[in-house]
Amino acid sequence: MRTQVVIIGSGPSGLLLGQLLTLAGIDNLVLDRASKDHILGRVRAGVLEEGTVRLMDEAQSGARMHAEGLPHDGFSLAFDGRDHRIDLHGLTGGKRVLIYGQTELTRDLMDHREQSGASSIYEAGNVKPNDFDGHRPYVTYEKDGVTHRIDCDFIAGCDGFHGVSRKSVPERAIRAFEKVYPFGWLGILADVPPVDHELVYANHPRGFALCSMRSLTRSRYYIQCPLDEKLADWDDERFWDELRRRLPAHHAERVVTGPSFEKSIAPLRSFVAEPMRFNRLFLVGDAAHIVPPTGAKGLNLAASDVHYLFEGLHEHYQDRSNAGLDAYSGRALGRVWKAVRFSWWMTTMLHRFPETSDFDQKIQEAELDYLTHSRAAAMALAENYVGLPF
Ligand code: RFL
Ligand code: PHB
Repeated sequence: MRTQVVIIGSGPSGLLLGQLLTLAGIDNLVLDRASKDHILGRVRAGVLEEGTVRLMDEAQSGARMHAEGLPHDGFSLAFDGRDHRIDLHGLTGGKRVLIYGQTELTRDLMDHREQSGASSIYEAGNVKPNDFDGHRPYVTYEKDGVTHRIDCDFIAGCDGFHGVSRKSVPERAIRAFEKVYPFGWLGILADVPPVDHELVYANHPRGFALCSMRSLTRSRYYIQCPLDEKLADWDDERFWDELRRRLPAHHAERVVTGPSFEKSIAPLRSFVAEPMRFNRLFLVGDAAHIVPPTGAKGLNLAASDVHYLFEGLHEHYQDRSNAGLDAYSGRALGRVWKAVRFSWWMTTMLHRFPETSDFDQKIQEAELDYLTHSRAAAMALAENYVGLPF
């Protein structure tokens, strides 16, 4: 079998790239080792930048997102028992973010792919990119005991942090930059109304907490926890108590509790692999970089990578120019590192680190004080939070 672009991974980056390629008349195939249901069962990001929203529209998959997503003009930083609102809309000259779950975005892209007739293969075993350094790359995979081979022009590695694409690159050709944080996030989903109409990011002596949402009746809450924390030790009651303790009183009083239907612990990590192109193999999204979720950037970075790669592929097939493909890694990494910096900075400012000295603590307090009393500082935060342009 032959196609123009094999996309490894059916997460948001693979599906978004696939949809843009299909609409441009470029033949592509999506391969994923997981099942559709497994992918749609993962609860992850919730905040979309305007650039991501624009790309969903370009992919003609944005109708439900516009109907059901919640536009947010600001969020709160809570510390010292008080809220300090960051007016995203006012500080950025009219920009906002959209609250719409990654699960829903993925479902919309899967539905549109199915309608377009483009092929996807789920539960593909032992997927392997081959010969991407030469002119005739191909991808092999196993399904129902049979090994298949797909010849192609290019391979897009959209297979997340634990995928096979990055691991297929010889070690000497790739450089990794990594920072692991000494804590994780314990998150729950519950069908209860959110504590506030906007997100609340709380810095508290007991640790960070975040009040987010998926809709006006579904809340997503997170609390910072030690890395070795066991999920089994956290029944709902303990979670609600701890969340309330970390919020200012006026929010704590308004927490509506109820049974959670999802609970998980995610470690926090910053990671970047350079470069993001190896001749005919391109790394996209989490396959190339990971950010801690504090800045809500992971999914949005996947979208900007897709934008740059799609432009390059489109130019290649339409204009017979490789300029866009040659520029891909540099353009993507320029934006990636700024989001890595922003996510690291938000994480450092809002969490309690196990080995914080009195000096570090005072610096953190000064940072928050500066941010909430200087329009220039708040503008820099807002500019990054709504997303740098691409
Ligand atoms: P994904 O979504 O991980 O999709 C990769 C796909 O590749 C498949 N795959 C393979 N297929 C074939 N062969 C293999 N060997 C394969 N290995 C993997 C997987 O089954 C999967 O379907 O990567 P993508 O598309 O680049 O999208 C990136 C986003 O998912 C990610 O950046 C965000 O979800 C990160 N993230 C968050 N970002 C935010 O902006 N806000 C958040 O609140 C937030 N929370 C999270 C997160 C990521 C988490 N992870 C990775 C565990 C919470 C968690 C728990
Ligand atoms: C979420 O709703 O899951 C979410 C929102 C904002 C973040 C991280 C996660 O910074």
